[in-house]
Amino acid sequence: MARSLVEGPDVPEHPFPVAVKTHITSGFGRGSSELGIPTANIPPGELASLDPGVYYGWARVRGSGTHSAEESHKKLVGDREIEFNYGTQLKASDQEIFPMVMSIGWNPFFKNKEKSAEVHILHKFVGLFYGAQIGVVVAGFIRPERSYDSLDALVEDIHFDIEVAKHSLARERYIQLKELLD
Ligand code: RBF
Ligand code: MG
Repeated sequence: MARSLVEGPDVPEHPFPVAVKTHITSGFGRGSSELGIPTANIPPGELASLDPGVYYGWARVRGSGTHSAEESHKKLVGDREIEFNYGTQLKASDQEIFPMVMSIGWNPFFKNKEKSAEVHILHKFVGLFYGAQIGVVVAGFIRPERSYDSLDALVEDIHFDIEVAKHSLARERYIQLKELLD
């Protein structure tokens, strides 16, 4: 099916924008990084009121003001050890406002009682930043979640989602929403 490069009206409409400030948690190790699409998992909070699906918006990560590099530690998540450094290794250029695409869905792990939200930020980060603060402004809806026959087909759709995010956010009233991330 042909997809449009711009989604949503020229002026954001209810329920958008939805802004949340939270921290980055660990995912379930299904490894979107290996697909070239690393995602920051966040507790859905207010985002849980949104329909499952794919969204675009703005994101900004910041080193946690309340943690120092000395507090970095490894945490066992399933059978993986992950380094929680609270974003203490982030450079200033990593802490700017970037476009993002986000997937909100039901996580079977929680027996469909809880939604999960994962954010792919359109910026090349060098290291990981579990525990960092993240501000997210969800600005518009792209599409419902689909199930795919192949990983390639999913990745191809996500690449198109990224183009939709860039084009949709280029509009004046969407650029203005960056102010919500101060
Ligand atoms: N998973 C799906 O099963 N169907 C989707 O339509 C789908 N869309 C996604 C869109 C974006 C922008 C992102 C970041 C993820 C999406 N995912 C989707 C989730 C993807 O399967 C997940 O990132 C990997 O499983 C790694 O956790
Ligand atoms: Mg992830």
